Amino acid sequence: GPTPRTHSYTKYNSWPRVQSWIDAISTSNSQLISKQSIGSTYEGRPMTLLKLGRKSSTTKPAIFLDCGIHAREWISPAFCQWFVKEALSTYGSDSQMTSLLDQMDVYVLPVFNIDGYDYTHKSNRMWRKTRSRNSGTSCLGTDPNRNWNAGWCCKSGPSARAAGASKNPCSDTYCGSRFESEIEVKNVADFIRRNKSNIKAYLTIHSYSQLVLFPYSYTYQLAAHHSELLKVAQGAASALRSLYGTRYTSGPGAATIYPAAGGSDDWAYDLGVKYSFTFELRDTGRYGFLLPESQIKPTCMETMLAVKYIAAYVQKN
Ligand code: ING
Ligand code: ZN
Repeated sequence: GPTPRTHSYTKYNSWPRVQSWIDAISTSNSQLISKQSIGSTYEGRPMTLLKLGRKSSTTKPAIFLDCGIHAREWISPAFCQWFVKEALSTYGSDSQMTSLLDQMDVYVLPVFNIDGYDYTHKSNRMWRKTRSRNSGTSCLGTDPNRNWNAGWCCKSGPSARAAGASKNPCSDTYCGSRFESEIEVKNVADFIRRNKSNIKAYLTIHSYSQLVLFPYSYTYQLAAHHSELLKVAQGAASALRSLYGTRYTSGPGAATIYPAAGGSDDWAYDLGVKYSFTFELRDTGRYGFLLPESQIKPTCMETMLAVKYIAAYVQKN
């Protein structure tokens, strides 16, 4: 069906509205979009993955895009919704989008950490983690970007503190009781493992800081494909900048933002997904996570150029 009347691409939509939108948009153009469940969240909400791409009898190479790993980074789910809308509305008129969706599939997970996202709308706007219980404490949640099997909670040096990850369940960067302890992380990791021979790129959208990051974050060592990834990240950043002059910095996570073990892009890269990038969208701190709704449209429009740049690169490589 059509987009629900309660839905706006230039507002921050609550989870119930995003869910209605997912159901409606996935039946809008069956030649170009389908949905599948990849499991449920801790609190039992369905995790629905959208698949964009012209129907094909053979398996196509694919790009995996997720938004909303962190609950309070509201611009991120807004971007995934924008991306889906733009993909559907420009297929057939924009030559790059048409060729992309003819040749590849794009899997979009509009909200990764649904329980946390819902909680930021109802109770605590600055919540970051999942909402799972931890034994021995009343502190809830694990950082879903510290919970992947990529140098998971590794200690660096003599301190008990892991590299940019915490063993304390009350911390905002708690790595969890084990890797993939979070059902949301397990569901996505299982999907990517099942489809790893087709998945050529992994893109994950966060905010804020205006960065295009790539592996590694769990170590200062350079990735085997460092120079190619740097070139692609810089190309994406200049495509983004061409629209409104917004400046992004590119580089490996550890050296560019901070060392952080257990992140999703490092995990995807070590699994064999070479083109693995983390975006940190607007701004650089004036509004931070509380980016005004007036910036949704310009942020999404410029980010589209960066994502399309990477997609085009992956398509030809
Ligand atoms: N930043 C990311 C975070 O999880 C990051 C930075 C990227 C860490 C890649 C690890 C791997 O802390 C935000 N804003 O969440
Ligand atoms: Zn984040």
